This record gives sequence, C-alpha cells and structure tokens, in this order.
Amino acid sequence: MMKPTLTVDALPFAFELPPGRTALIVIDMQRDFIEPGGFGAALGNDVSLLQSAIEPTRALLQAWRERGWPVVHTREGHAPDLHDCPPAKRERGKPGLRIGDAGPMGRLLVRGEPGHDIVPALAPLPGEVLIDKPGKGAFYGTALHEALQVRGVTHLVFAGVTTEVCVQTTMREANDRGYDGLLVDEATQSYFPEFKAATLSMVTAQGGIVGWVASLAAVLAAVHPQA
Ligand code: C5J
Repeated sequence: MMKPTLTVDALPFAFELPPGRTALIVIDMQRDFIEPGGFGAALGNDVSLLQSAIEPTRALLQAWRERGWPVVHTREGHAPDLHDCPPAKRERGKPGLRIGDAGPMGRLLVRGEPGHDIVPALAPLPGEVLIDKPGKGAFYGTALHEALQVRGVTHLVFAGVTTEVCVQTTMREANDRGYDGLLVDEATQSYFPEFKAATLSMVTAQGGIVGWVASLAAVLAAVHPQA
C-alpha cells in the first residue's frame, strides 16, 4: 500500500509530497559559483550573495538523509578539452577569465578542478546521485531522468543556485517530463535578488505553471518525523 502524502504549505497551493518518491535535488552548489576566485566571480558577480543558501540546503539534506529519501546533486562543468562547451557559452561577454581558463581554484568550470567541487558543507554522501551537466538544465545531456525513474521518483524538491539560471531551467525541464517540483525559498539564491524574486513569482503564477514555492520551515514541518 502507498504511504499517504505529506502536505507542504506552499504557493500557489498545498504541495502533496509522496514520501520516498520525492527527491531532493541540489543544483550546482559548487565552489565555482559560491566562493571568491571562481566562475561566478570572473563574471563580475558578488558571490557572497549566494552563501545564505548553504545552511538551509544543509537542513534539507539532513532531513532527506534521515529518512533515506533520494538525494541528487548536480554540478555544472565541462570536460578538460572543452568539447562539451559550445563557443556560444565560452565566448559570451567580456569576463576577466573564461570557462577553461586557470583561476585561483583551478580551471574555471572544468571537471576535476577544485572550483568544480560542491562546497564542503554540502558534499555528497556515497549512494547519492551525482549528475555532471554541461548545460543549465540538469536533464540536458545527462542521465538524470533515467536515474530518477529507476528510483521511482515522481516529485522533486529544489535547492541550489542560481535561482533564475540553472534552478529555473531544471524546474522547467522537470515539469515537461512530468515531475511535480517545489522550490525552497531560503535554499536558493541569485546574484540578482530581483531575479530571484521574479523567478519565484514566475514559477507559481498561473496556478503553478512551473511548480510550487515553499519556505524551508514549511518543508521541514511537513517532513519532520512524527513524534
Ligand atoms: C550559471 C548556474 N548561473 N548554476 N549557472 O551560470 O546557475
């Protein structure tokens, strides 16, 4: 018999979370985006703005791990020869350094370099799904859909950075593939606070055209072990 769903107080209306079939998906919480000297900083961003997402994401990871529910981490990056980095991505704008150039944390956004790692506080544990993705969406060019299907996942709870780029793109990809997705407000951040606010509105507008948004407290209240 299927376990009853847990109800999360969310926008635009309550999110019904099926225990065990809801994966936590943590998008690109990498040193390259969050720490000084990485890709995000090379683009001229104030990376300190993203750091507030770390602790709420850690709280979600702890909740999912305690329950043995599926956890997925993604990392944006490219092969050392950059064959999977199209010129349209590498040559955009006039950054101080481009993807593949050497920075203080190694070559920017290249797999195997220190900057490509997930920040230590959120390091994946053995058995958790780790998806390396060349694009913004985590379904593009990866085996994410298959990894979710074999685990029976139907719902996704999103954390990570940046809200309007890789998080929103992945939420939209997920929605097109039939997953219900909820974004946790405090566990996502942008270099542009106004873009984060706009994304939360876009996700929930029109009856939840992309998905749901909830506070960290609302998610934890719903998944907290029954006393
Ligand atoms: C960006 C991302 N912003 N993970 N990547 O380039 O959102």
